[in-house]
Amino acid sequence: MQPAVAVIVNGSDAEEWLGRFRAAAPRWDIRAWPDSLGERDAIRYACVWRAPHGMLATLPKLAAVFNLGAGVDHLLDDPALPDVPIARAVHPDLTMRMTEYVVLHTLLHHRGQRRYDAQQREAVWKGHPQPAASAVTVGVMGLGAIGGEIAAVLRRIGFRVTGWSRSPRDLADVACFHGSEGLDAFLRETEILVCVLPATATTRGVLNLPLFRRLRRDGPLGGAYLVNAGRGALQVDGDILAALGEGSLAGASLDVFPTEPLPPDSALWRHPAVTVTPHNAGDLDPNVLVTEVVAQIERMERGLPLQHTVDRAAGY
Ligand code: NDP
Ligand code: OXD
Repeated sequence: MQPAVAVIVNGSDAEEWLGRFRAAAPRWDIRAWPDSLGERDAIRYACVWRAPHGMLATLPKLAAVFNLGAGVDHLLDDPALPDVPIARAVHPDLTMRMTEYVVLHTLLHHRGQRRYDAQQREAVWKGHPQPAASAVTVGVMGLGAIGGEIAAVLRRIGFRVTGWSRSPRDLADVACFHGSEGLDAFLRETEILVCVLPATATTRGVLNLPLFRRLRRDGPLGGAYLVNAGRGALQVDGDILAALGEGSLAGASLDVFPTEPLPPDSALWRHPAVTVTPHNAGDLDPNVLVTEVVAQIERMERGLPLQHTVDRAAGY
Protein backbone atom coordinates (compact mmCIF):
# COMPACT_ATOMS: atom_id res chain seq x y z
CA MET A 1 0.00 0.00 0.00
CA GLN A 2 1.30 3.48 -0.92
CA PRO A 3 1.34 6.18 1.76
CA ALA A 4 -1.09 9.09 1.57
CA VAL A 5 0.82 12.35 1.77
CA ALA A 6 -0.61 15.86 2.10
CA VAL A 7 1.32 18.78 0.62
CA ILE A 8 0.28 21.88 2.55
CA VAL A 9 2.11 24.92 1.21
CA ASN A 10 0.69 28.31 2.00
CA GLY A 11 2.04 30.39 -0.88
CA SER A 12 1.81 31.14 -4.57
CA ASP A 13 4.13 28.20 -5.35
CA ALA A 14 1.83 25.53 -3.83
CA GLU A 15 1.05 23.96 -7.22
CA GLU A 16 4.75 23.67 -8.07
CA TRP A 17 5.44 21.85 -4.78
CA LEU A 18 2.60 19.45 -5.49
CA GLY A 19 3.97 18.76 -8.98
CA ARG A 20 7.44 18.07 -7.58
CA PHE A 21 6.13 15.55 -5.04
CA ARG A 22 3.99 13.79 -7.66
CA ALA A 23 6.99 13.60 -10.00
CA ALA A 24 9.30 12.27 -7.27
CA ALA A 25 6.83 9.62 -6.00
CA PRO A 26 4.45 8.91 -8.90
CA ARG A 27 2.84 5.86 -7.26
CA TRP A 28 2.00 7.54 -3.97
CA ASP A 29 -1.34 9.04 -3.06
CA ILE A 30 -0.28 12.70 -2.95
CA ARG A 31 -2.91 15.27 -2.11
CA ALA A 32 -2.84 19.03 -1.84
CA TRP A 33 -4.29 21.60 0.48
CA PRO A 34 -6.73 23.27 0.11
CA ASP A 35 -8.45 21.69 -2.92
CA SER A 36 -7.69 17.97 -2.96
CA LEU A 37 -7.07 16.68 0.56
CA GLY A 38 -9.91 14.14 0.19
CA GLU A 39 -10.61 11.71 3.04
CA ARG A 40 -8.42 13.09 5.85
CA ASP A 41 -8.39 9.82 7.84
CA ALA A 42 -6.06 8.30 5.26
CA ILE A 43 -3.31 10.93 5.45
CA ARG A 44 -0.16 9.71 7.21
CA TYR A 45 2.38 12.37 6.31
CA ALA A 46 2.20 16.12 5.86
CA CYS A 47 4.82 18.17 3.99
CA VAL A 48 4.30 21.76 5.04
CA TRP A 49 5.45 25.32 4.67
CA ARG A 50 3.60 27.93 6.67
CA ALA A 51 0.55 25.65 7.00
CA PRO A 52 -2.42 27.51 8.45
CA HIS A 53 -2.54 26.97 12.19
CA GLY A 54 -5.08 24.33 13.21
CA MET A 55 -4.84 22.60 9.82
CA LEU A 56 -2.65 19.67 10.93
CA ALA A 57 -5.00 18.93 13.83
CA THR A 58 -7.64 17.93 11.26
CA LEU A 59 -5.51 14.93 10.15
CA PRO A 60 -6.24 12.23 12.77
CA LYS A 61 -3.85 9.54 11.45
CA LEU A 62 -0.85 11.79 10.98
CA ALA A 63 2.45 9.96 11.71
CA ALA A 64 4.99 12.71 10.91
CA VAL A 65 5.33 16.27 9.64
CA PHE A 66 8.04 17.38 7.20
CA ASN A 67 8.85 21.08 7.30
CA LEU A 68 9.88 22.32 3.85
CA GLY A 69 12.43 24.67 5.35
CA ALA A 70 14.99 24.72 8.14
CA GLY A 71 13.19 27.09 10.49
CA VAL A 72 10.22 25.58 12.32
CA ASP A 73 9.08 28.70 14.19
CA HIS A 74 5.82 29.10 12.26
CA LEU A 75 5.02 25.40 12.69
CA LEU A 76 5.74 25.29 16.43
CA ASP A 77 3.65 28.42 16.96
CA ASP A 78 0.56 26.35 16.00
CA PRO A 79 -1.32 25.95 19.29
CA ALA A 80 -3.07 22.82 17.91
CA LEU A 81 0.06 21.13 16.54
CA PRO A 82 -0.41 17.34 16.81
CA ASP A 83 2.07 15.44 18.97
CA VAL A 84 3.90 13.65 16.13
CA PRO A 85 7.59 13.75 15.11
CA ILE A 86 8.66 16.73 13.02
CA ALA A 87 11.58 16.69 10.59
CA ARG A 88 13.05 19.89 9.19
CA ALA A 89 15.17 20.68 6.14
CA VAL A 90 18.85 19.97 6.60
CA HIS A 91 20.72 19.59 3.33
CA PRO A 92 24.18 20.46 1.99
CA ASP A 93 22.55 22.50 -0.80
CA LEU A 94 20.75 24.69 1.75
CA THR A 95 23.84 24.98 3.93
CA MET A 96 25.96 26.01 0.94
CA ARG A 97 23.53 28.69 -0.20
CA MET A 98 23.33 30.17 3.29
CA THR A 99 27.12 30.07 3.46
CA GLU A 100 27.38 31.90 0.13
CA TYR A 101 25.08 34.62 1.41
CA VAL A 102 27.00 35.11 4.63
CA VAL A 103 30.40 35.07 2.93
CA LEU A 104 29.19 37.60 0.34
CA HIS A 105 27.90 40.00 2.99
CA THR A 106 30.78 39.52 5.40
CA LEU A 107 33.17 40.42 2.60
CA LEU A 108 30.92 43.31 1.51
CA HIS A 109 31.43 44.91 4.93
CA HIS A 110 35.02 43.80 5.35
CA ARG A 111 36.03 45.28 1.98
CA GLY A 112 33.90 48.43 2.38
CA GLN A 113 32.11 47.70 -0.89
CA ARG A 114 29.19 50.03 -0.17
CA ARG A 115 31.63 52.94 -0.06
CA TYR A 116 33.09 51.98 -3.45
CA ASP A 117 29.58 51.67 -4.90
CA ALA A 118 28.87 55.25 -3.73
CA GLN A 119 32.21 56.45 -5.14
CA GLN A 120 31.47 54.81 -8.46
CA ARG A 121 28.22 56.76 -8.79
CA GLU A 122 30.35 59.95 -8.53
CA ALA A 123 33.26 58.59 -10.66
CA VAL A 124 35.62 58.89 -7.66
CA TRP A 125 38.86 56.88 -7.95
CA LYS A 126 40.08 56.55 -4.36
CA GLY A 127 41.29 53.60 -2.30
CA HIS A 128 40.89 53.20 1.45
CA PRO A 129 43.00 51.28 3.98
CA GLN A 130 42.01 47.60 4.04
CA PRO A 131 42.67 45.49 7.15
CA ALA A 132 43.63 41.85 6.63
CA ALA A 133 40.87 39.32 7.26
CA SER A 134 43.13 37.79 9.92
CA ALA A 135 42.79 41.03 11.93
CA VAL A 136 38.99 41.01 11.87
CA THR A 137 36.75 38.90 14.15
CA VAL A 138 33.51 37.53 12.76
CA GLY A 139 31.16 36.21 15.45
CA VAL A 140 28.63 33.60 14.34
CA MET A 141 25.46 33.27 16.43
CA GLY A 142 24.13 29.75 15.90
CA LEU A 143 26.60 26.91 15.29
CA GLY A 144 24.23 24.25 13.98
CA ALA A 145 23.99 22.65 10.54
CA ILE A 146 24.35 26.04 8.85
CA GLY A 147 26.34 28.12 11.32
CA GLY A 148 28.99 25.43 11.80
CA GLU A 149 29.78 25.37 8.08
CA ILE A 150 29.71 29.17 7.84
CA ALA A 151 32.26 29.38 10.65
CA ALA A 152 34.53 26.84 8.91
CA VAL A 153 34.39 28.65 5.55
CA LEU A 154 35.04 32.07 7.11
CA ARG A 155 38.06 30.54 8.84
CA ARG A 156 39.35 29.27 5.50
CA ILE A 157 39.06 32.78 4.08
CA GLY A 158 41.28 33.90 6.94
CA PHE A 159 38.98 35.68 9.40
CA ARG A 160 39.24 35.22 13.13
CA VAL A 161 36.01 33.41 13.89
CA THR A 162 34.14 33.01 17.14
CA GLY A 163 30.80 31.30 17.68
CA TRP A 164 27.91 31.30 20.11
CA SER A 165 25.43 28.51 20.74
CA ARG A 166 23.06 27.27 23.44
CA SER A 167 25.19 24.31 24.52
CA PRO A 168 28.99 23.93 24.36
CA ARG A 169 30.42 23.32 20.86
CA ASP A 170 33.91 22.38 19.76
CA LEU A 171 34.88 23.61 16.27
CA ALA A 172 38.39 23.61 14.84
CA ASP A 173 40.04 27.06 15.08
CA VAL A 174 36.82 28.70 16.26
CA ALA A 175 36.59 30.14 19.77
CA CYS A 176 33.22 28.86 20.96
CA PHE A 177 31.03 30.51 23.59
CA HIS A 178 27.63 29.42 24.81
CA GLY A 179 24.67 30.52 26.85
CA SER A 180 23.98 33.88 28.42
CA GLU A 181 27.19 33.53 30.46
CA GLY A 182 29.27 33.39 27.27
CA LEU A 183 27.51 36.15 25.36
CA ASP A 184 29.43 39.12 26.68
CA ALA A 185 32.87 37.68 25.90
CA PHE A 186 31.58 36.65 22.44
CA LEU A 187 30.24 40.12 21.62
CA ARG A 188 33.20 42.06 23.01
CA GLU A 189 35.54 40.76 20.29
CA THR A 190 33.02 40.67 17.44
CA GLU A 191 33.21 43.26 14.65
CA ILE A 192 31.02 41.47 12.10
CA LEU A 193 28.09 39.74 13.79
CA VAL A 194 26.53 36.96 11.73
CA CYS A 195 23.21 35.59 12.97
CA VAL A 196 21.85 32.20 11.88
CA LEU A 197 19.91 31.41 15.02
CA PRO A 198 16.43 29.88 14.96
CA ALA A 199 13.55 31.99 16.29
CA THR A 200 12.55 30.49 19.64
CA ALA A 201 11.06 31.75 22.88
CA THR A 202 14.58 32.58 24.10
CA THR A 203 16.07 34.09 20.93
CA ARG A 204 13.25 36.39 19.77
CA GLY A 205 14.36 40.02 19.83
CA VAL A 206 17.96 39.12 20.73
CA LEU A 207 19.33 41.49 18.05
CA ASN A 208 18.53 44.67 19.94
CA LEU A 209 20.19 47.97 20.82
CA PRO A 210 21.79 46.88 24.13
CA LEU A 211 23.34 43.92 22.30
CA PHE A 212 24.67 46.06 19.42
CA ARG A 213 26.29 48.38 21.97
CA ARG A 214 28.35 45.45 23.29
CA LEU A 215 30.01 44.80 19.89
CA ARG A 216 33.56 45.88 19.16
CA ARG A 217 33.72 49.28 17.45
CA ASP A 218 37.38 50.18 17.86
CA GLY A 219 38.78 47.28 15.83
CA PRO A 220 40.48 47.35 12.42
CA LEU A 221 37.16 47.90 10.60
CA GLY A 222 36.41 50.98 12.69
CA GLY A 223 32.84 49.89 13.37
CA ALA A 224 30.55 46.92 13.92
CA TYR A 225 28.38 45.24 11.28
CA LEU A 226 25.37 42.93 11.39
CA VAL A 227 24.46 40.14 8.96
CA ASN A 228 21.13 38.51 9.87
CA ALA A 229 20.00 35.53 7.79
CA GLY A 230 18.31 33.67 10.67
CA ARG A 231 14.79 34.93 11.26
CA GLY A 232 13.18 38.36 11.31
CA ALA A 233 11.74 37.74 14.77
CA LEU A 234 15.29 37.79 16.13
CA GLN A 235 15.79 41.45 15.26
CA VAL A 236 14.23 44.71 16.39
CA ASP A 237 14.15 46.87 13.23
CA GLY A 238 13.86 50.15 15.17
CA ASP A 239 16.91 49.21 17.25
CA ILE A 240 18.95 48.51 14.11
CA LEU A 241 18.10 51.99 12.82
CA ALA A 242 18.88 53.51 16.23
CA ALA A 243 22.21 51.64 16.37
CA LEU A 244 23.11 52.88 12.88
CA GLY A 245 22.13 56.41 13.93
CA GLU A 246 24.31 56.44 17.05
CA GLY A 247 27.20 54.46 15.51
CA SER A 248 26.91 51.20 17.47
CA LEU A 249 26.44 49.64 14.04
CA ALA A 250 28.24 50.87 10.93
CA GLY A 251 26.21 48.75 8.52
CA ALA A 252 23.84 45.81 8.18
CA SER A 253 22.85 43.12 5.71
CA LEU A 254 19.37 41.83 6.39
CA ASP A 255 17.69 38.90 4.66
CA VAL A 256 14.85 38.50 7.17
CA PHE A 257 12.44 40.88 8.88
CA PRO A 258 9.78 40.77 11.61
CA THR A 259 7.23 41.69 8.91
CA GLU A 260 7.71 40.10 5.50
CA PRO A 261 7.57 41.40 2.85
CA LEU A 262 9.38 44.38 4.40
CA PRO A 263 6.79 47.20 4.26
CA PRO A 264 7.56 49.81 1.55
CA ASP A 265 7.66 52.60 4.15
CA SER A 266 10.36 50.90 6.27
CA ALA A 267 13.38 53.19 6.61
CA LEU A 268 15.59 50.09 6.21
CA TRP A 269 14.89 50.10 2.45
CA ARG A 270 16.49 53.50 1.99
CA HIS A 271 19.22 53.52 4.65
CA PRO A 272 22.58 53.98 2.91
CA ALA A 273 24.35 51.48 5.20
CA VAL A 274 21.73 48.72 4.93
CA THR A 275 21.51 45.98 2.33
CA VAL A 276 18.09 44.33 2.08
CA THR A 277 17.40 40.95 0.46
CA PRO A 278 13.95 39.31 0.28
CA HIS A 279 14.42 36.29 2.58
CA ASN A 280 16.18 34.29 -0.08
CA ALA A 281 19.59 33.66 1.49
CA GLY A 282 18.85 29.95 1.59
CA ASP A 283 16.88 29.62 -1.62
CA LEU A 284 17.65 25.97 -2.17
CA ASP A 285 16.72 23.82 -5.16
CA PRO A 286 13.24 22.55 -4.14
CA ASN A 287 13.80 19.26 -5.96
CA VAL A 288 16.64 18.27 -3.64
CA LEU A 289 14.38 18.88 -0.67
CA VAL A 290 11.53 16.85 -2.17
CA THR A 291 13.92 13.96 -2.89
CA GLU A 292 15.09 14.14 0.72
CA VAL A 293 11.54 14.14 2.13
CA VAL A 294 10.50 11.21 -0.06
CA ALA A 295 13.54 9.28 1.20
CA GLN A 296 12.60 10.12 4.79
CA ILE A 297 9.04 8.85 4.27
CA GLU A 298 10.42 5.64 2.74
CA ARG A 299 12.63 5.25 5.81
CA MET A 300 9.66 5.66 8.12
CA GLU A 301 7.59 3.19 6.11
CA ARG A 302 10.42 0.68 6.60
CA GLY A 303 10.31 1.31 10.35
CA LEU A 304 13.56 3.31 10.46
CA PRO A 305 13.87 6.43 12.62
CA LEU A 306 13.40 9.91 11.17
CA GLN A 307 16.43 12.12 10.66
CA HIS A 308 16.76 15.84 11.43
CA THR A 309 13.99 15.82 13.98
CA VAL A 310 12.96 18.91 15.89
CA ASP A 311 13.26 19.23 19.67
CA ARG A 312 9.89 20.77 20.43
CA ALA A 313 10.84 21.81 23.96
CA ALA A 314 13.92 23.69 22.72
CA GLY A 315 11.92 25.17 19.83
CA TYR A 316 14.26 24.19 16.97
P1 NDP B 1 20.27 24.18 13.83
O1 NDP B 1 19.14 23.76 14.67
O2 NDP B 1 21.14 23.13 13.21
O3 NDP B 1 21.23 25.15 14.68
C1 NDP B 1 20.72 26.14 15.51
C2 NDP B 1 21.87 26.75 16.29
O4 NDP B 1 21.36 27.82 17.10
C3 NDP B 1 22.53 25.74 17.26
O5 NDP B 1 23.92 25.95 17.33
C4 NDP B 1 21.88 26.11 18.59
O6 NDP B 1 22.64 25.82 19.73
C5 NDP B 1 21.75 27.62 18.43
N1 NDP B 1 20.78 28.15 19.38
C6 NDP B 1 19.47 27.85 19.47
N2 NDP B 1 18.91 28.52 20.51
C7 NDP B 1 19.91 29.23 21.07
C8 NDP B 1 19.97 30.08 22.20
N3 NDP B 1 18.90 30.33 22.96
N4 NDP B 1 21.16 30.64 22.50
C9 NDP B 1 22.25 30.37 21.76
N5 NDP B 1 22.26 29.57 20.68
C10 NDP B 1 21.09 29.00 20.35
O7 NDP B 1 19.66 25.14 12.71
P2 NDP B 1 20.23 25.45 11.24
O8 NDP B 1 21.67 25.80 11.35
O9 NDP B 1 19.83 24.38 10.29
O10 NDP B 1 19.35 26.74 10.87
C11 NDP B 1 19.40 27.90 11.65
C12 NDP B 1 18.30 28.86 11.26
O11 NDP B 1 18.60 29.50 10.03
C13 NDP B 1 16.92 28.24 11.00
O12 NDP B 1 16.24 27.99 12.22
C14 NDP B 1 16.23 29.32 10.19
O13 NDP B 1 15.56 30.23 11.04
C15 NDP B 1 17.40 30.04 9.52
N6 NDP B 1 17.35 29.85 8.05
C16 NDP B 1 17.13 30.94 7.25
C17 NDP B 1 17.10 30.80 5.88
C18 NDP B 1 16.95 31.99 4.99
O14 NDP B 1 16.66 31.83 3.81
N7 NDP B 1 17.19 33.19 5.47
C19 NDP B 1 17.24 29.48 5.23
C20 NDP B 1 17.53 28.42 6.16
C21 NDP B 1 17.57 28.60 7.52
P3 NDP B 1 23.10 24.30 20.06
O15 NDP B 1 24.27 24.06 19.13
O16 NDP B 1 23.52 24.35 21.48
O17 NDP B 1 21.92 23.43 19.79
C1 OXD C 1 14.11 28.20 6.03
C2 OXD C 1 13.91 29.40 5.24
O1 OXD C 1 13.94 28.24 7.23
O2 OXD C 1 13.85 29.30 3.99
O3 OXD C 1 14.50 27.17 5.45
O4 OXD C 1 13.84 30.49 5.79
